[in-house]
Amino acid sequence: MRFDTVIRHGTVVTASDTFLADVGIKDGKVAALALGLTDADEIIDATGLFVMPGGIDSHVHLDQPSGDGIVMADDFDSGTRSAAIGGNSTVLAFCMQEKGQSLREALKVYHAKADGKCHVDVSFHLVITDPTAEVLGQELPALVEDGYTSLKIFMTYEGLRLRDDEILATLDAARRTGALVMVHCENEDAIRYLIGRHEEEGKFAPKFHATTRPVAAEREATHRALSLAEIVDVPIVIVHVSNREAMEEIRRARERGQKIAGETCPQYLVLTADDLDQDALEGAKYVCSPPPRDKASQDACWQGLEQGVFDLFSSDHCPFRFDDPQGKLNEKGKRHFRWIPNGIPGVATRLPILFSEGVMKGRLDINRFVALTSTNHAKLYGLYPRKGTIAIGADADIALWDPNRSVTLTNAMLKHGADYTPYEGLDIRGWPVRLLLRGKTIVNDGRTVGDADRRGSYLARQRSSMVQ
Ligand code: DUC
Ligand code: ZN
Ligand code: ZN
Repeated sequence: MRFDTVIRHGTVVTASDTFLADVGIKDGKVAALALGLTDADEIIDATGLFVMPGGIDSHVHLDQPSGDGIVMADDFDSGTRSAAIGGNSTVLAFCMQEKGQSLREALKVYHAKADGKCHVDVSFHLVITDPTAEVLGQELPALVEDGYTSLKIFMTYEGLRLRDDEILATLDAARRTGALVMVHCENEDAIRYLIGRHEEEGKFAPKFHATTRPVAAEREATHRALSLAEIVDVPIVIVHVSNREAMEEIRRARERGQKIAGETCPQYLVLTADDLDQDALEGAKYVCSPPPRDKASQDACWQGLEQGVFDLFSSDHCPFRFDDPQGKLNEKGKRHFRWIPNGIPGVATRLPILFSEGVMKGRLDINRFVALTSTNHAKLYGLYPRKGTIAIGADADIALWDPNRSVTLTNAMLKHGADYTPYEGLDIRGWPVRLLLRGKTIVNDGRTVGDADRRGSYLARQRSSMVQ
């Protein structure tokens, strides 16, 4: 067979195997894995490189309205460009339902934001904020059939949070339709109470974002979400887990026989609450929820990645500009932490941080890296085996990694819309030097190629592997 492209002399890495092979690509798919493939229009020399599935980041916020004049720093154009720079070929972003809005209307809005603008493939999780009988009983079943097979619910944020009866109704609809529910676990009432107490004590600096959202508020909500899922008898994903106590809740639920997936994120490995405690409002750069914790929590999250508490390593990319009246330092945010928008940029830095801090420092083997950053996302969110692996018939979404490339992170190289990265100056070993999306190179040596082409497509998805 003559191939469109052959990647030669690389080391192919999947979630299960590491082997020397050339990769033959035809019509955007992997068509051969063998030694000595030479007959192709384009030969890419991957000597000394790892040939891995492109990253799949299943937790990314793009172009979401935040109210109060706050504007998210990335739309689907800049956010997916940044994703590609960081070695990702697919992102799963959120489609946020406004109160009173139908899910179909919300999807229309988000498709208009995304369609034709994406540099990598994209799919949407629904965010359900208004779980009416019509939304759960009429809309959701049809949307799951149409390939919108996952949704997120919040236990925090007035206006977004669901109460327990609403959570139960949503979980029950998920059970009936085969949708997979992601849960943001923090106890809103406890957080409100603590914000009130901080206000009485005159505590308004960014660092108090962390002390009003303690581990106990996350642990309690995690326990409650897991218990409600047990009662309904449905699998769930606990997203952005920050600490050992929430991890223990996941472990215990699994011991009871529940099907649970766990997710953690880079901020819980390399940031701590001390990063919020800096002069001149600098700490606002690190405000996200749940907040980064302490060194012991970082160690716990590393263990969770190694030992399988976590199935997913995602960015929770939720970017706001720092020095901007529409961002972190809006007028109210300068005076009170509760008005600093929650979230940090990270779609481009997720993979390099885990590769450098995990694989290169000997904490994770490289197959587990692939599982945590690509394969498990594809399986859990219904994209496998089209995405998330290098196998005959799979999309040729391939990242070439140079384990010897040293990079010091700067904001400018990440090409996102935020004016900072929380990881400025971090030394990284190992970098995704080239990225192919369905067989076409879209990033080479840190630069986008054919940037105007915006080759990303929308992906309808199957049901989750956990739901079968
Ligand atoms: N939850 C997220 O998942 N992302 C950003 C903010 C938040 O609270
Ligand atoms: Zn969340
Ligand atoms: Zn998020």
